[in-house]
Amino acid sequence: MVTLVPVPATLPILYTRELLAEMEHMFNDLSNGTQANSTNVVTLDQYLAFFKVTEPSDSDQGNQYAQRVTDKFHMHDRDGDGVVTFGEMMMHCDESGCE
Ligand SMILES: [Ca+2]
Repeated sequence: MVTLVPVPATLPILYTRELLAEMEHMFNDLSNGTQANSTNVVTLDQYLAFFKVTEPSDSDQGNQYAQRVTDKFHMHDRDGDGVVTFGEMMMHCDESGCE
């Protein structure tokens, strides 16, 4: 069992080796073998499916959710190649950008 301690919001998030490995495993499951430049990547469709976005939505709320998820994908896609690598996915992103 790994114990995580809360850190002040101003500090970068640190991951234990175990948590990082678990997140990479989840990423690779999501990627499902999709590769670009010999590395596993996640496409927008896979990302949307992960967040259970189905289009077209029959509600404004559903469409707003879909737009937020899509915007988040594009925030993670730092090099704009249309796919997200594990490294891009691990960046902390919000409305003000990624770090
Ligand atoms: Ca990318």
